[in-house]
Amino acid sequence: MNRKLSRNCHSEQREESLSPVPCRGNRDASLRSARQSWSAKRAALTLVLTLLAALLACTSKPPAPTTQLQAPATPIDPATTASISGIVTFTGPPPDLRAIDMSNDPGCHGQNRAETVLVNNGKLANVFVYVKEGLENRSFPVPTKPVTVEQTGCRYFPHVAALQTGQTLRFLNHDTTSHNIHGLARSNDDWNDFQSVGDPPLDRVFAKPEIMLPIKCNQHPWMTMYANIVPHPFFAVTAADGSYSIHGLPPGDYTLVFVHEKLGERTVKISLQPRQQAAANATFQP
Ligand SMILES: [Cu+2]
Repeated sequence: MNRKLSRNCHSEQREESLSPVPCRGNRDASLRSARQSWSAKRAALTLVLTLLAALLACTSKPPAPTTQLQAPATPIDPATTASISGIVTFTGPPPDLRAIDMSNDPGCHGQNRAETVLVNNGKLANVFVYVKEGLENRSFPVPTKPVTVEQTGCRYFPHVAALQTGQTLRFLNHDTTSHNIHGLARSNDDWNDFQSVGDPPLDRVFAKPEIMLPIKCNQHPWMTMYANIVPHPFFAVTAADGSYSIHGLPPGDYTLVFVHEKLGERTVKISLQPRQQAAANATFQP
């Protein structure tokens, strides 16, 4: 009998590694001990799983947006918005706009002149005017309509483009020659796109703000333009008569900056009251 029990015990002992079955007379105590041990293991396992779940919850969060593109737009009360408008003046003799020799490419038709400093009756065109400070806590919807750049007569038009981050800058080739649109971006990615005759539009989207981003053409060294990208819609480019206007600004304190591709920057601090139509002018010298 004892031998039989002993055999059974040995048999159970051999299986202990697979199943925690006690062998001796203190079987109940062993069972309690095993249950306590299992409870402790289960608690530890639960703790580990909880920590793992917390870790996964942290690591599986969507990446933080690198731009304001995904942020919901901040409501602006249209009944209180203000505007800024003005004139940009150039003092001194207007620079001579040299004619550009395009004879090396018969596909470049018409006349073309340098347009670095465009002055008309003392007023300066192609100045980018934008709100640099005062909108940091707001976000704005991205326009779905692209800003279009036409390549006609081997010239970019407009010479100074302006758009929002996330908006499309679309290049069209109307010429009977190829262009190679080369953006020399500093904050955004550089690019170099070949666009042949009759090719479809080429689109670029900019994730980051960048002021006076130069865009060249590798085929035609005189072709230059600038793109200005800001994270809000409060900007303008001065027209041929030096005028600009910016509408729809919420009341507040702002830093307005005028930027010219060659002549530098001018800064104006401005405080807008509800529905105010403010004026802000700037003057550039040679
Ligand atoms: Cu070109």
